[in-house]
Amino acid sequence: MAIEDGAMGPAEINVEEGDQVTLRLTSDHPLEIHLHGYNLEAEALPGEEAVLSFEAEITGRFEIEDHDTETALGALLVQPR
Ligand SMILES: [Cu+2]
Repeated sequence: MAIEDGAMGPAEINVEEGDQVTLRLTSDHPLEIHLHGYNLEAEALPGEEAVLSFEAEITGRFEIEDHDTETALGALLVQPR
């Protein structure tokens, strides 16, 4: 996933319950990323990947937020199996 000008591509990530998920994010500016629901945080720096690795054990739709500006970049969708 890439973050440019405050937008994430792709904006939504779909996984299934029980999946082992690794999100790799790059950003054009320093960024504190927060995945809600799972309450995971990572710091993305330009030229450096931020990695969030977890098992998708909670179903639902969770916002991925830029904690510096408090804006939602996108969402993670975990579908029940
Ligand atoms: Cu947050």
